Amino acid sequence: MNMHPSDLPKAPTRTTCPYCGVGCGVLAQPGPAGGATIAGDTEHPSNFGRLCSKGSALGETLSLDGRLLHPEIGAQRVSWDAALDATAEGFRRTLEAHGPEAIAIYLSGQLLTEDYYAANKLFKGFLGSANVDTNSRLCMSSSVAGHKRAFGADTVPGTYRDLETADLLVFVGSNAAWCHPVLYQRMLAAKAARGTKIVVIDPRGTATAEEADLHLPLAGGSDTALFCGLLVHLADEGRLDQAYVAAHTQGFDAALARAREIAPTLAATAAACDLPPADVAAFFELFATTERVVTLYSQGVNQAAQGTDKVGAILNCHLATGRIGREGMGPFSLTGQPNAMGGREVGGLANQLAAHMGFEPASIDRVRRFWDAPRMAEAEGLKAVDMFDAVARGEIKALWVMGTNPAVSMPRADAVRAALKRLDHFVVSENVASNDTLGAAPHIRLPAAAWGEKDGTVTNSERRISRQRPFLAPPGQTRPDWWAVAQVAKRLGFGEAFGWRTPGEVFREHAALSAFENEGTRDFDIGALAELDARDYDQLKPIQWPARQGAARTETRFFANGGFYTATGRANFVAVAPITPAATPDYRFPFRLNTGRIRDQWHTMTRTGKSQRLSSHLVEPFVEIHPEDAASEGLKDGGFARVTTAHGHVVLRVRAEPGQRRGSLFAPIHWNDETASHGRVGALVHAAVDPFSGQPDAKATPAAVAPLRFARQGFALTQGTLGALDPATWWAKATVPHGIGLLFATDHVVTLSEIFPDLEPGDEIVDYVDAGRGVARSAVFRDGALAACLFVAADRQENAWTFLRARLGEELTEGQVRSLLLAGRASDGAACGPLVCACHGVPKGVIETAIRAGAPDAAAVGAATKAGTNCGSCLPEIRRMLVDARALATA
Ligand SMILES: Nc1nc2c(c(=O)[nH]1)N[C@H]1C(S)=C(S)[C@@H](COP(=O)(O)OP(=O)(O)OC[C@H]3O[C@@H](n4cnc5c(=O)[nH]c(N)nc54)[C@H](O)[C@@H]3O)O[C@H]1N2
Ligand SMILES: Nc1nc2c(c(=O)[nH]1)N[C@H]1C(S)=C(S)[C@@H](COP(=O)(O)OP(=O)(O)OC[C@H]3O[C@@H](n4cnc5c(=O)[nH]c(N)nc54)[C@H](O)[C@@H]3O)O[C@H]1N2
Ligand code: SF4
Ligand SMILES: [Mo]
Repeated sequence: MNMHPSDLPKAPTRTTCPYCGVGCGVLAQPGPAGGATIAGDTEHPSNFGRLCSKGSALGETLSLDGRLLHPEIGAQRVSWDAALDATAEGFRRTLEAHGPEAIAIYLSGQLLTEDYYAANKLFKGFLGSANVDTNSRLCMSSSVAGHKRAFGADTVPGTYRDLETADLLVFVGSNAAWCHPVLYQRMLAAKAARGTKIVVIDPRGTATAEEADLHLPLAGGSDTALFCGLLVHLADEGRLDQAYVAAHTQGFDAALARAREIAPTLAATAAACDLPPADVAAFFELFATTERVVTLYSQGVNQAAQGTDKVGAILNCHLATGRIGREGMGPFSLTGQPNAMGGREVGGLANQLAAHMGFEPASIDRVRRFWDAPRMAEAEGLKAVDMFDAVARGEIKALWVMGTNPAVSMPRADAVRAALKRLDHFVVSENVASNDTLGAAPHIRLPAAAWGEKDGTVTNSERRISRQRPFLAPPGQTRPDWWAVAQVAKRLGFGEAFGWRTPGEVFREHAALSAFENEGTRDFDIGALAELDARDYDQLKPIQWPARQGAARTETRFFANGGFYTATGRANFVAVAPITPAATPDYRFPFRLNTGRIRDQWHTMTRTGKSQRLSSHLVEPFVEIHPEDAASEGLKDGGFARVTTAHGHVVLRVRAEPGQRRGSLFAPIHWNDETASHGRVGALVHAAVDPFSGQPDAKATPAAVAPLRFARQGFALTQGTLGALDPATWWAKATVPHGIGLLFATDHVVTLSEIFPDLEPGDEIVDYVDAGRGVARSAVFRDGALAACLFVAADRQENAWTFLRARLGEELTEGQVRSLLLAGRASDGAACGPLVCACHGVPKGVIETAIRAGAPDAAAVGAATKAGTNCGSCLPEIRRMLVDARALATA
């Protein structure tokens, strides 16, 4: 924990990527001048050496600028002692005056298992409050609820190997090409080797859908009907595994009867999903006739007002065919965050207790005895949406936020941010010094150790526990989150129960609890790890659970032979709720706003936003809309739209996309007040929640769009700082090589001195102004090298941006400067367009040139340009360009 720079390891450190739930192994070698060299770990069973664009760029995200390095009370830097005393005192005061309902902690799937365990133990066992929830509520909770309802436990039955040995992969509401890229590449490799068929069920044409044999662009929200139709088809075609259903399940007849009500025929199913009947028939036939099927699902399933039923409808089809827990088959919930699974294991959700136990009296008593807990929470606490509503009403008065940015990521984010300001006692544990949640003025800021510094474990989508190991000294006063929790506990009088000295000690306790009075009654059992000594913990190799003490580890799948965790040991088929007719649409909000992710940014951009490579692919917040909808709403591709819902509005760049469904909008979730002026999409999202899981529906907020025009647009690039712009200006910031970039649109005049406050007298400024056309371009040279530039015109200047974003600090030739300033274009025309390959910095223009020169496939494009040859995340886009070029050639 207190690593000194001279103790830095000489050999690369084996650790785990801090982004998605694939859980790739990383080799990190700290550099002499800070940062680190990053490579994929060839020995890690998640990735066998591969990394995606985000993982590859980790070394670019480790700088200390923007880090929170010292504890603060108010805006004053204080000692840890003072900050911890004040944190503890605030919770003590609130508890005494208002009881355990008035306190809460809001956690994150990006915490390590050890952090999560400590926080959960303190609140649920020692402060008597189950108001412990996590951003996993917004992420995995419908899968958790769906698993528990069907299996009696939150179990992911399969393994990654199944994805490679399946003959049919069905992706439901998952854009794995962008969100689980390394796993997706593994599946594509298997497809190439064995001809695996891929079906993608997503209202949008995504990068994942581009590789599919069949894409079903169903109406948003209609997945339950689709899988009910499938169950009916399987029954009618005699495709059920009667023996499995009879031996290991219950409730089949009721579930089928309900499915028949919802989707009696193929035609009815197709109508409910607004899909061509022939495509639905093709999917049903593939599923019915392929034994080895894996159905992978993610946020298009979970983040829905009927998310738990969507999960149930999918699980029904696998249970009915007995395709579960066997090689190459099963339902597979793709987890989002690096430790989404670990959070579920410790009980980080308000409706779980710990170690996959709930709030049944026997479990409460068992955990009480294990913890020797003085004040156990006796009932479930408030789930995220309810928790922040209780904050808004003033009922929760003391809140600790750790490792998440709810002022951006919660639905109705503006209301959440306003609610945070009402708290009497508001503590935030963070890596960064500034984000939208910190903008709500917490009373106490605690500086947390970040990836590369922190030490512990995470669990990936296939239940595999891997170590995150430190390879950098914790900077400033940063400390691990579990330590801060333990210190607060000590100040509240619980020093003995929180006396851990290392994360390994926390882990052992967690492992022991999983095995405590378990005897096979609970799926989550890692008792075999309860006695690891410090060295074993340090050297722990990636290991899948279950890992029961004394049991031979032969099978890591669940349920091939039943053995469910329900009272009867049988799986429950679920009769999903009847589908109620949609409420009368609100004429003010005719569109459905779907939100999600882009390839190269991670959530609220606090880390990926620091990488120039990752900030090159999609640079601005945008909204995608079908071209015909764009035309009818008066929107222009490349123009601007104001998107409004009942909860807020944003202004986004318009991308007219034929892959969008009519009536649907898609906007990415990443931009926030730190990175854009009007791009906080979370402010628009309604808080409609699933009745079982409490997970909000982030994919279907009623919305309106309207065109917005600005007199001028442009960009600025600088090695120095950016000045403040008129508040009505639309802007987005992006990290570029050696500096920062700003794209903007405005009705005001933007001057050089306003945007670059640190110009120096000796700077050489080269200008071009064409007042008639509203064009003004300036380049600032310092000691002969480009120090800043400002380009303003009536519309966007993508070519000049792509060229110049990579030229700060360089000397430009006379010819380049002339061409850029006069014509607004780089003289090298190929440099144009957005960067497609982030790893090798290859812009669209270069790839198009290679295709025009005859490159027949992605491999040839790679050979000619290097594009797509590192992580492969951009291969879908390159293949699409090839298809488009072919379509043009034959047209
Ligand atoms: N690059 C990148 N990768 C990430 C993340 C990131 O921020 N950036 N975050 C990680 C996290 S925490 C998570 S949870 C995962 C999320 O990974 P995904 O779930 O794959 O990502 P999303 O983009 O949220 O949504 C997936 C798809 O659901 C579709 N969808 C919307 N409504 C419906 C519907 O009604 N039915 C169906 N079938 N589909 C629908 C959307 O169009 C979208 O394409 O990604 C992880 N990986
Ligand atoms: N509209 C809409 N909203 C969504 C979603 C959507 O699809 N649509 N997806 C939802 C989903 S699935 C998710 S997972 C959430 C993600 O939403 P958030 O969790 O709010 O997003 P992050 O940007 O990952 O926030 C993590 C924060 O924790 C900090 N941090 C990172 N590591 C540590 C650590 O070890 N310790 C501490 N103390 N701090 C740390 C980072 O600096 C950052 O500020 O968004 C949800 N919100
Ligand atoms: S797929 Fe990419 S983001 Fe996910 S764990 Fe692997 S390297 Fe990290
Ligand atoms: Mo997530």
